[in-house]
Amino acid sequence: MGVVSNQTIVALSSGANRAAIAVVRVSGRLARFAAEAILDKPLVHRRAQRAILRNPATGARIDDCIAILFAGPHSATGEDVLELHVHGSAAVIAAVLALLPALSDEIRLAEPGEFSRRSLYNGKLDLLQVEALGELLAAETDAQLQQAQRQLSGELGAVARRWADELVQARSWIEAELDFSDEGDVDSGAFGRARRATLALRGEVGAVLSGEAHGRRIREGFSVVITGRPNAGKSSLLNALTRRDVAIVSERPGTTRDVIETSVALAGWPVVYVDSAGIQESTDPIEQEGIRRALSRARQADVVVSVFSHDAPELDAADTGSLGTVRVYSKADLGGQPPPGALMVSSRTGQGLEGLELEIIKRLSASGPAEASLVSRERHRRCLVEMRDCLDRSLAAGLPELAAEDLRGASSALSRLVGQTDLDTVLDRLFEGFCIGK
Ligand SMILES: Nc1nc2c(ncn2[C@@H]2O[C@H](COP(=O)(O)OP(=O)(O)OP(=O)(O)O)[C@@H](O)[C@H]2O)c(=O)[nH]1
Ligand SMILES: [Mg+2]
Repeated sequence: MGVVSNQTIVALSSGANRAAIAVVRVSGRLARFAAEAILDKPLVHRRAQRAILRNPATGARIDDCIAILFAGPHSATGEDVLELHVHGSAAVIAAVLALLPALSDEIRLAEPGEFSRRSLYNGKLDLLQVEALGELLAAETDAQLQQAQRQLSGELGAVARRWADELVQARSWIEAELDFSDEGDVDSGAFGRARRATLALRGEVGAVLSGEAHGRRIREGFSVVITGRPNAGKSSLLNALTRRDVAIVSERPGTTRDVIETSVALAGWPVVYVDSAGIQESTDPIEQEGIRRALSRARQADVVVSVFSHDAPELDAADTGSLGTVRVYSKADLGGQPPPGALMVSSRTGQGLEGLELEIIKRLSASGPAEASLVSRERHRRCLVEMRDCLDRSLAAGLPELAAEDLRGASSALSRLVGQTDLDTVLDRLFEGFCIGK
């Protein structure tokens, strides 16, 4: 679905579970007509009004609701928008969603993300903000909420617009020098000025990019991988840390083969705990595959929790997470002497669990600035890396023509970032993940 149609769209914008109130939104040319057709009184722009909602064909009363009309362009989508706050019963919602499209061929149910798509085309939000909206709705922890809010504020879009201006300016300096250089009267400092501007821009792009890994971890969750020998107590630890019975525990070594992931919020940080097969020499092909997966997850870990116990020695060549490794001597309730630097933990009694969580949090906090990152998607990273590389090439270029050409490359990477190029492709992919009514 590339273009915005001029049909009027309808969707349930609140959650689908049973609730006291449900919100149905209508956006488009016929929103006002729809309001007049089904409500018993005319609506005033932006005023919440109580009204009786009826099926105009049969006169049957459907609900007593609160209705608000937002006349375009002063609405979320930029079009006329009707919001109906009805009782959240399945029957009322079904009746309203059937009633509205029946009013006209020009009214239909919305597709996922279609409201946001209209906001974007009508200049209410830019692409980066629409992405941030997706993040806000998916946010489960405070860190994710803060990051989504920062991105939703449009800060990156504003920075990108300034960068775009600066790129144009730098290019025009170079081009001026190129065009008039034979005439002898040009400001011969223009090329140098362009290079200084490029250098400053390069620094700014680098700074935003350096926050990207942190931003992406906040969006996707930090991976904390529990690793160790068979029977070390890894699955018991996963269950204890997540306070859920997610992994099978048994006294038989080699119990876990698959990779088990569980997401939790740890002091506001989104964390994905990963449990997997114990590492040992094995001839069983299924166990070998489990071990291969375990090692591969440990290599990508943000934090590795290396577990060992009195009856399962420490892995000597454990992978270290990008944010470090926490060594855990498990089954502490059975006694034993841990080597220095290891935390004593018992999944059975809960001893040491809090200390372990604190150690993990300490490493997560070291990952990046407490403040939310401006970028958090692979798409952002790719555009910014391309822009940075173009700027680097421009700075290294001996000839002004080449320097200008690379600045053009930087501009086009930037315009992809903010959605001035390839917008429809990006949107189609983005909205696959959106729910209807957004
Ligand atoms: N007393 C005591 N026993 C524990 C503790 N943690 C685990 N165990 C026992 O140790 C055995 C192995 O525990 P698991 O959690 O299955 O160990 P694992 O590391 O996941 O083992 P594999 O999946 O085979 O690699 C089980 O019999 C557990 O009951 C603990 O804190 N205290
Ligand atoms: Mg296990």
